[in-house]
Amino acid sequence: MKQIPLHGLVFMLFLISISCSKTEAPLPYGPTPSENQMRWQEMEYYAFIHFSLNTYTDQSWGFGDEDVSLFNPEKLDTRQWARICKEAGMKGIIVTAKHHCGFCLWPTETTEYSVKNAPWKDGKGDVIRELADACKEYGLKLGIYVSPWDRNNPEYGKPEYITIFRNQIKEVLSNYGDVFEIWFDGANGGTGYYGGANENRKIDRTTYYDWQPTYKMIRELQPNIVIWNDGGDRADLRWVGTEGGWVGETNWCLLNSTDEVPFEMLHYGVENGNAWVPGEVNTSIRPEWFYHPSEDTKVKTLPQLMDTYYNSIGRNATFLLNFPIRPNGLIDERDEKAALDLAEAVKEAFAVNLVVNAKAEASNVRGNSRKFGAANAIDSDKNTYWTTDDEVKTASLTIDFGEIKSFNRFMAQEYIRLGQRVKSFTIEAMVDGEWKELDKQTTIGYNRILRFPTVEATKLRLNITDSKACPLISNIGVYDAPQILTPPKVIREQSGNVKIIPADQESEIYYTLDGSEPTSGSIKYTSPIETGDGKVDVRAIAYDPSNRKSSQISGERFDIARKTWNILSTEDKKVYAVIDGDIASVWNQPRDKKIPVDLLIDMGKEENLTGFKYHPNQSPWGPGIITDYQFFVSSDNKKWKLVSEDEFSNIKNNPLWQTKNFGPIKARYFKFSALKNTEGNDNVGYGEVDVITK
Ligand code: FUL
Repeated sequence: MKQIPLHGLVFMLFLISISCSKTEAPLPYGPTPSENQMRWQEMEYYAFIHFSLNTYTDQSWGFGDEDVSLFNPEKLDTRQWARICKEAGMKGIIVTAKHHCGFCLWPTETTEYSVKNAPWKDGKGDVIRELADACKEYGLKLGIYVSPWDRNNPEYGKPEYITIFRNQIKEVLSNYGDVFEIWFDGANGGTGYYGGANENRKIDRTTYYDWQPTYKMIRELQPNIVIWNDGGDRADLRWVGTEGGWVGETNWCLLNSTDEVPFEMLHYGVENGNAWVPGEVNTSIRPEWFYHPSEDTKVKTLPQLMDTYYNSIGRNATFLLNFPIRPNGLIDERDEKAALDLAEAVKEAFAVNLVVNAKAEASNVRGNSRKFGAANAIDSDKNTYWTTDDEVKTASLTIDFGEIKSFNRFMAQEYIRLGQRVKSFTIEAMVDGEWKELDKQTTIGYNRILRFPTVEATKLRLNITDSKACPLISNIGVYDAPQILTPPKVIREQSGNVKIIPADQESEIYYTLDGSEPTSGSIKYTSPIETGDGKVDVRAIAYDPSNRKSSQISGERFDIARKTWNILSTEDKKVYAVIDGDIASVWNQPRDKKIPVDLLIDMGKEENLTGFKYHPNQSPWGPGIITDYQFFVSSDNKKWKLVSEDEFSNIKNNPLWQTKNFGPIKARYFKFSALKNTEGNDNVGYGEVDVITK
């Protein structure tokens, strides 16, 4: 090897050092995050706690006249909340210190409607104090929800209330240590108790709360706080326009600070907005925010929660996941399990970053300086980044793994301290010596994660195809996430065909039709299975061949096929949703029908019936769940015989399959008559209806 003379080496080092020192970092572009917003963004994932008098009344919104003596959580344990949140990987907890009903979880001086007048701890309790202590113990940050709307307070709607409201904020921000976020919900004005007035009070949400002095007071009391407000003046964070657990794929951290933005822009942000207002995805681990026993069976599944993870943290937002506290003061163990399963799945998905031992090369490096070189994008250091010369708006970064790697997730982060810049990008993989496009997307922001079917490739290329100014990429991750093996869904369509639907498209499905245990040696599912007209007992598993792991078994024992069935009680073709095999597709009787109301079915031929099954509509709003019924059968659709009359006990709390048996009887027609529902009105709905035959 040729030796470089010492003076040459010194000269080279000198050149490198001047090229480093001469190359300046890019100037900020457009609005940039404050330190508080940056600290908040890096928290990524934190909890919401909904707990109030609603917990005891099965309501979503209390009216404001609920009795304080209902509040008596005999096992309240905020350390249990904190432990679960910590184990779930969350960084903080935001609690409903006051919800719309006006009940305060701390002994406030501003109203009598608080814990100080509740039987819990003889009025000496303070939920916020206990939570603040538990957060401290578990290294979590505390956040506070104080509802601006107060359906209890007699002064609500008058100027006097604003002073009361400010004093409440002052109390919670002065007495419990550092608060990382304050949450002002937008629900505003309307009917309420209002100290006994029982009336409708409307307020002008743009002026009534006079937010600016309140914001000033908040920032003085808590200099490190971020303010979330979807009801009034623009604050530090924005609602993403839905509680469904997602933000737009295109997600700018910008909005216009003064102009009203069209509602749907909350999903996407405003590309050229003049203020940094990043999005927070808030959603509950169950359909509703407060605890309702009827939702014990509706805790979100791992695939649902995982989707929310990708659709929030994976789309440049934070993820605020709610736990409804049970009346006893604890998080339900089903909710705990769901949150911990999610944490485990996230850990597994992102366990190994394949870029760690790879090499990175860029089409352009700012001033050819190592300080801004491609390697900064794969060093897992959030403070370093790859960037280009100022005029460059399209650039690519190639990661060479040096060998074939399997992967199905891509993560990128912009160095947002200098502004969010990337407008569009693609990713490609080098498969069998050729570049193959894996995805084409718009914004990146603080964090973007893409999911795609597993590829085997030697290189990955990120192409920035448009950017507001030179792009700054601080981190890239490439992962091979294991499949989430939830048991597949098994349904038998009206035709009699059985469909098996995996939660993860990449998993294989194996099944049996005789009730025996399926394994990866059983029949592989490829398309709907013809199973004839008779009974069939289907068992299935999802299987990941790369890890040789199977899901738990799912199974259904189906009675006769419903191919020849006709529904005679309505002309509405949508009614066939009740016999399509899918409980998620539902049908409700027309609104003008009054109870009792019938579902009349012609089975097309005589069957020997021994019972029937009903699955209610599970939607949260007006499902029309039948509680009391009669079941009639007939051979000619003229003469009817009542074979079963009863109630579905506990169907409200447990809206699942209900089975009723009766002595064998031959019939071709049946009539399922709804006599009463859980809502006390005439609404009647169905998820599925089926029969049991001998
Ligand atoms: C909503 C409120 O009205 C709900 O009750 C809940 O607190 C949720 C987080 O915000 O808009």
